[in-house]
This record gives sequence, C-alpha cells and structure tokens, in this order.
Amino acid sequence: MEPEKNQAQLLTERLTSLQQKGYMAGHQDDPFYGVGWAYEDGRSDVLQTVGDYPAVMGFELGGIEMGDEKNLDSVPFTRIHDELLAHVKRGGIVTVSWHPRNPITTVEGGGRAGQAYPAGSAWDVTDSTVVKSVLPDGANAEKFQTWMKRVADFMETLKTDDGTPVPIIFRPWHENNGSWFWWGQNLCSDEEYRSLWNLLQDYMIERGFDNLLWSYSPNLDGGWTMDRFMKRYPGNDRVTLLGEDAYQWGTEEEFISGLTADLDFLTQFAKNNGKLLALTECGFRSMPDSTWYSRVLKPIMDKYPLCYFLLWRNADNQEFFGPVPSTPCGDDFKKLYEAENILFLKELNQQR
Ligand code: BMA
Repeated sequence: MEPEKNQAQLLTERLTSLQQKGYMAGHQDDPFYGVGWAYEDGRSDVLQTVGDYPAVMGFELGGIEMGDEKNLDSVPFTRIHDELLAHVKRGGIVTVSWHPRNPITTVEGGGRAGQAYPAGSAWDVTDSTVVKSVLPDGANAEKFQTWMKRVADFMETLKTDDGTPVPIIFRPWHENNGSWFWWGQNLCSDEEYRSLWNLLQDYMIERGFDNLLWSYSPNLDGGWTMDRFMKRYPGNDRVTLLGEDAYQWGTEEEFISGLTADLDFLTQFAKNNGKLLALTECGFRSMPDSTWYSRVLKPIMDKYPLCYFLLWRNADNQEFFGPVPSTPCGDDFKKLYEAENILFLKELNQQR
C-alpha cells in the first residue's frame, strides 16, 4: 500500500494541476483591512472589486516571535488564525511570511515597547552579525530557539475542525538578495544564510510539520546568473516553490525588462529542477498608473508557468497594491478577473 500523502504533497499536486488552467490571483492581508475600512467581517477589497475572493491569501507572522498579540501590521494573531482557516475552508490557498524583529537590536516587547522603526525591526540593518548570532553557539542562539518555538506553536493551531493541519505555503527569509533585512545580501555570508534557512526548516520538520510547502523567494534582480543564484539557494530537497518579489519602483521599462529576464531564468530553473513558480509578492505602490495590472503586469505573467501572483497589502490610501473598488485601478483589475487564465476563488472550487 502506498503511504498516505501529507498535506504539503497534496497541495503541491493541487498547485501543479491548477497551473494547467492558469495562474491564481492573490492578495496579502485581504480579509482584514483595505483602503478606508478595517475589520469588517467578510469584507475584502478584491471581493468588493470583482465579486469574488482572491484564490490565494497571504498572512504575516512578524511579531509572533516576541509573544505579541498583534503582528507588525497590527493584525491580531487570533484573527490571522481565524481568517487563514476560513480561507482554507472556502477552498482557497494560503501563504505565510515572517518578518521577525532583529534579535540583536530589539528590546523586549519590541516595537510595541516604543522602539521607532526601523530600530529593532526586520529592517534594522545596522549590524551585520545578526544571522551569525542566532546560529548554534551564537550569542542569540537560545533566544532564537524561543522565537522559532513561538512560530511553531502558532502554526500548530492552524488545523481544520477534525484536527488535520492545513497546507501552507511558507516563505521565510525572503528578498535575501537585497540588503534591507537583517538576513540580506550584505548582512551575512552565503553560508550563514543557508544555515539560517536550514535552522528554521529543520526545527519545523523536527516539530512534525509536514503541511508546509517551502517557498524560496529572492527579490527582483534583473541579472541572475546561475552561479549567483545558487550561492544562496537552499537546495532542491529544501524548496518546493520558487519565485520572487517584484515591485515596480522605477520606470515601467526597467520593471518589464528586469522581471522578464528574471522569469526567463526562474522558469528554466524551475523546469530543470521540478519546482513550482510564483510571483510571491508584487505591485506598484498606490497605483500611480491605473492601467498597470492589465497593461504591464498581466502581459508579463501570461508568458510564464506561474502558479500565482500575490499583490501586497492595501494598508491605507498611502500604501496599497491591490485593487481599490470603484476606482480606475479597480476597474482595470476587473480585466484580470475576466481573463480565462487568471483564477479566483470560485474558479478554484470549480476545478475540484
Ligand atoms: C512592507 C510594508 C510594511 C509592512 C511590511 C510587512 O512591504 O507593507 O508596511 O509592515 O511589508 O507586512
């Protein structure tokens, strides 16, 4: 008899088969808040824009390591628990990121104890010995064990009513080719980075998690070479999905050429190594161009075998990446909804 498949394997199969139909739309923190509202049950900017939930929802654990009740974006962990499970129950797919505080510079209580951003946060890059300090024998090794334990304790509560752990795309230590997080390019050696990845992954495996689909996502690079990519790649036995975080910060031309070059590279890599591919974060902050989704982003995505794209959060009217209902960018986003190759929640459920 074949051994029973675990949740990560089942999710991998589901993603592989969905990818034949198209790619899924995703949104970070979708059910919590949007432009002009917060914490209204059932509400979502994507839902209000197109009449359907995104297929993928992203959730963030930053702050769980401190024992905080709310994450770094002020979302209560109890709500994250409930909404993540609700999305799985309605047939959706979930992904989890983690922006842990800086274990050297944070104070007990973290940002909620009055440290001003970026001091003590994941973005505090004042010290380049942080990764080293959490590895075995490092000064913060013990503290980091506690941090990982808090992550695991929370993840352990993410189960269906009958006690089955829900499948989660877990995406730690992201954007590591940039130098804005304490695990970034200039903040640790390649070896230290890989040890950090392994430390967390091995801990989670030891704790018995077989429902996590591990996702590796550097940042938009524009010039990957195999040699440089491999320096920090955790390894084929440690990664199931790869992709990158790609925002348009500069010109449209730069974004298109950089992302196209990267997706050419990543598609080939994914194919050769049997990996799934996604745009693990993306967007154009506050949508200065309301035609961006359909005119810039979609034509690029259409060319590649992506599983999904995840637009970042709609924090407020100063910082949003997803559609805002009843605005020009919301209208433009409807074109993505209408496209046959872009899947939202209802289409996922039709595929089952
Ligand atoms: C960043 C911004 C921050 C946020 C962080 C983690 O890109 O949206 O405001 O705290 O992600 O979600």
